[in-house]
Amino acid sequence: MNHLGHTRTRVTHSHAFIAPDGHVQTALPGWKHTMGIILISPQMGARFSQYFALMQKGGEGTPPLPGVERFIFVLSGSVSVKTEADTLTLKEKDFAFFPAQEPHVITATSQTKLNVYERRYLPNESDEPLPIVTGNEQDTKAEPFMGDPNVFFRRFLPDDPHFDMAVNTMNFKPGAVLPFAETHFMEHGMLMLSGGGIYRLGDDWYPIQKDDVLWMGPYCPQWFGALGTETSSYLLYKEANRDVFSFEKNS
Ligand code: UGY
Ligand code: MN
Repeated sequence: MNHLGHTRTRVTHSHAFIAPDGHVQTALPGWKHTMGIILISPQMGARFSQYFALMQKGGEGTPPLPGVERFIFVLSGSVSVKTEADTLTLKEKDFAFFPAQEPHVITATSQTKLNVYERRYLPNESDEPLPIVTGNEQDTKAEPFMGDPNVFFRRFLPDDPHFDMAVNTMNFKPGAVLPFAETHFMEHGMLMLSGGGIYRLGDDWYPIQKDDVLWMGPYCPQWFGALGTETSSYLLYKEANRDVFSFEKNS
């Protein structure tokens, strides 16, 4: 509770810093016994959405709108997911990607918090359908980021041009930094999973900690330096593998 109207949240045209102090829960269409917190959405200028699904035990989620693909990451709790071919069991730090039009029902087997990314799929010249992809954060290979052994990333989705998104974790030993302030046309949605530090977005520097969320719009200069004594880790969505002109009709 903050009686003086302070918030750490800041929303601009190029980026947003969404702190838990401003979260508002809302019903999620297509979900039962579940509340949503919409963190990033097209309303702020993003070409994707990021939200938390807060599921009661027995809560259920059905597919997003036609043409929209979905990536879920289990922050706490557990779900079982019924697909056409299989039943998947996902627990903390497990993830799953469901292509657009993929029938699936997510059922919480305990009280569960999911981080969800969704976007309208941008097909490329191939009309091959994308596969369902599942895995676990810890079982995914850690690779040094641009040769720095103190910054490593784990890639969750195949490095395959049919996918139009990448989702990774970026992990930083205390004191490690991104090697330079990046500026790129691809957007990011980010959730701080552990640790924290200073995030540069545009011309602003933000102290950031676990549970904070960032939207980095196209061309938003970005840089991170890790502080503290534990490894800092964030979940990161990024657009991938599409020509710049393919966005014109899909913004
Ligand atoms: O690869 C990336 O775009 C990534 N290093 N960006 C980021 O962490 N903000
Ligand atoms: Mn980046």
